[in-house]
Order: sequence, then structure tokens, then C-alpha cells
Amino acid sequence: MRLCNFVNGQWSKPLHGQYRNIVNPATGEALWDVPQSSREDLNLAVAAAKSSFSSWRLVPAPKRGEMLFRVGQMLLERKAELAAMMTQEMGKVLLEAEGDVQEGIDMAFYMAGEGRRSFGQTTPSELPNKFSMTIRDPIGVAGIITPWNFPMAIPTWKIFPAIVMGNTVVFKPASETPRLAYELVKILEEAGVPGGVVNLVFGSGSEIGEALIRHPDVALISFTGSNETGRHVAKVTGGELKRTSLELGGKNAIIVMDDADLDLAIDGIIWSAFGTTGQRCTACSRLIVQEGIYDTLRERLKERMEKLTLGSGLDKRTDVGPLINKQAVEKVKKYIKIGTDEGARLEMGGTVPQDPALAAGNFFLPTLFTDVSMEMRIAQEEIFGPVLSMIKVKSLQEAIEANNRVTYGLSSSLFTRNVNQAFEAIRDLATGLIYINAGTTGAEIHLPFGGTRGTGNGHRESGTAALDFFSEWKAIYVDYSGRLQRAQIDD
Ligand code: UN1
Repeated sequence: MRLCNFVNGQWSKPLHGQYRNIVNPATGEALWDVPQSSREDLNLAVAAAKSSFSSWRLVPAPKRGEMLFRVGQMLLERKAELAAMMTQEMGKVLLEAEGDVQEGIDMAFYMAGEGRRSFGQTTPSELPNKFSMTIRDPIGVAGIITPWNFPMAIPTWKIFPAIVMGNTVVFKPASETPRLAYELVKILEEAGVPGGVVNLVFGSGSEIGEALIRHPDVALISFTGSNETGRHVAKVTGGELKRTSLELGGKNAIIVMDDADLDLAIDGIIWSAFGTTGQRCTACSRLIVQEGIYDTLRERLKERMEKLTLGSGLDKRTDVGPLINKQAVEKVKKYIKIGTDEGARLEMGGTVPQDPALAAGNFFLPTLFTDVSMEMRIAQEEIFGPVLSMIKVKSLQEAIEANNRVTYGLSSSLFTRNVNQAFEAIRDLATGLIYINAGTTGAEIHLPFGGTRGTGNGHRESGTAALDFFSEWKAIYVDYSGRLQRAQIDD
């Protein structure tokens, strides 16, 4: 099967006819072919989005929202089928793939409702017989660049608020996971979103992503991906004063205090560190543990890790699926060597599995390092794999300080039974997401999502915060006094 671009309402082949093959990361089996588009394809998509903007911005927002209700309904009806495709293409286990689609469903219904809300303010004027209010205005063409780890959820976080606000879209999904992007855009078309409003162009970051961020007719860029690429995007778009939202990963920690419910903490650690094979921006890769329970927690965690089953995500017995590709396996291997050379103790894992049944896939054993100190690179850099580093601390203050001493600030978590400690942590943990007695993953779509420092550039996705990125505020003054009233001068 060959996927197509979607430009100006037409499913079209790339102009230069280049394709590449997508393989299942669990088995190496060939799946489908995806266009390797060129700048010419991208230019056509931007032109379509630009010309559609003039009519789409005038479609009443509740009508735009109704289309998203239909999108949500269709996603719901096709949830199992879409999740299976996602597992084939990206590798995450079926249960998590269903969660990924569910996040898209939630976002569709939430943003559909924003079609009837999009609240501004009415506020008194300082002058008599004068009325003031604020309204949201769409901005123009939004360039949307998404990663492979949430092939459905993250595109919906960006596309749905963009279009309900009245913007049009050029969507460049991750090269590794085109299929879900293709299915999502087909659903948007079927739900009645007019041609030209959402355009889809497959291709590489260096060709299509680069052309998109540089295109003078693209007013907004919403990007999720690596810190390095995010910095590049910011440099290019900053020079053009192009509004840009960046979500660039994390080095998230779970803190476990001596008084914590250890069964609960271990459930949270296993799910956050090894769920999605550690390939979430929100994944836990540091475990900061108070000294009194450090040894017990380490031993109990190892017992649980032993029981994790690796395999294809389509198999119901699998706990941990493959990494996305061979380069990811190499990257994780590199960090195992870095950690060992730095003097951390490799307690478990650290290699690819020996099981011949797994040899064709990109598997890596769940890995635990202990004796890790905050200076080590394995405690500082995003590995994006099933590698957890244990750090011992004496107190909550020391734990919070360790948590904050990284260049990222996405998610953090604290396990304690002490409510005072919980609130102290909420005050002092310097991340955009904080969980008490839960792991570092599992953000819900109606709350703001994003982080501090190297995680981004201050914008938030999800919830009403997403509307702020995808719209411009207009302040309106209506003077019905019939005379010139000068603000700040007349009484
Ligand atoms: C990501 O990893 O980029 O909170 C997104 C979570 C999910 C979203 C993760 N709801 O883990």
C-alpha cells in the first residue's frame, strides 16, 4: 500500500514520485510505503492552506466545532482498528495504543466544545457610555510538526485547537509513523472539514520540516521533538517573529520518600519508566529515593522488572514493546556504556535480549542503574529508552534539589503519605507537570501540557492554554457616548 499526501482536498502523489518503506519495529516486516515529498509539494500545501484561510476563518466557530464532534465519534468507532495499526507501525503495546487514540477522542470532544465557548472577557470601561471586550481571532496557516511516539494524540493536540480557532493547517508528521496521520486526515475529510483547511505532506524533517518553518506564508509553528531540533526551529522562526510552540522532552523523576506506599510507588515506577519502552517525553528516567527505603525499593523493583515480558505489542502478554528503530537501540547502548564508564552500577538489563524470537525487532531489556549521582550524564540527558537511574538522597529538600538540577522541566512525581511534604513539593518542584502518588505519565487533555527550561519555550498545549497559542487576542472598544472621549485624559 502507498500512502498519499492530501493537498487542497485532493489525495495526491508526491510530484517527484519518491517513496520509502515503513517497517514494523517488533518484527522487521515491511508495512506500507510513504511519500518522500519535495519542497514543491510543500509549497502547494501552504498555498492551499493560505487560500482556504479566508473562508475558513468566517465559518462560525460552533460549526467548526461540530465537525470535530463528528471526528471524535469516528475515532471512537474505529479505536481498535487504529490502535492495531499504531502498534504495527510504532511498536507500543495495544493497550497504550488504545490510550493514544483515546487521547485524540478526548481532544476532539473537548475542542469541539470550544467552538461554542472560546470565551473572551467583557470588562467595564473607565469612561461612561463605552463598552469593552476581548475576542479571539485566528492567525493564519499553522505548520504542525509531530513526533512518532504519540502518532495520534499529539497531532490532535495541535490540529484540533488550530482549526476550531479558524486557522488552516499544513501537517508534517514524523517520518516513522505516517499511517495514523493519514487515517486522521481521512477522518477529518469525512467529517466535513473542507479541502485546503488541513493539508498533509509526508517527508523528511530536513526537506519538508525545514521548508515549512521557513515558509513566509506560514504564521505559526507547533513542534514536538528533540531539544536540538527545537533550538534550530526557534532560531529560524524567531528571526521572522513567527509564533512558535516547542515541546522538547524531559528528564523526569519519581521521588520516593521513606513513608511512601511502596506497592503503589513500584506500580507507578514500572508504568512510567518501562511503559511505551521509556519513549515518552513524560517517561520516568530518574528514581530519587530517600535512604531509609533505598535498598528495599531496589530489590523489590528488580523482582518486578524480572517479570516484564518483551515482545510484539499486538500480543496481549507483552508488557514492553520494541524501540522505534535501530538508531534508538544504538543510542540506548551508547548510554549503557556512558553510565558504566561514569561509575554507575548496572543492576539489571543493559543489553538487547538473547531470545532468538525477538532478534528481528528493536528490543532492549529494561535496565536499572544504581549508585547514580546527579553529575553523571545518565542522570542529565534524555535517553528515550527503558533505562532507569536510581539516586539516593537524605531528605525531601535534597530530592527536590536533585529533581530540579537538570536542563529539562516537564514532569515530576512524589510518593509520600505526608500531606505537608506533598504541598512543599508542589511549591518547589520546577516542572510543568507534578504528580503526587502517581507516576510521571498520564497527563489529561483538559489541563495545560508542557514544561519549564529546556522542555520548551513557555507555551502550553491542551486545555484552554492551547487556544492562547492558536489565536490572537483582539481588544474591542465601542463608544456610544456620541462624543470624543479621551482615555486617561477625560473624566
Ligand atoms: C509525550 O510523551 O510526548 O502524559 C506525550 C502522558 C501522555 C502524553 C505524553 N498523556 O504521558
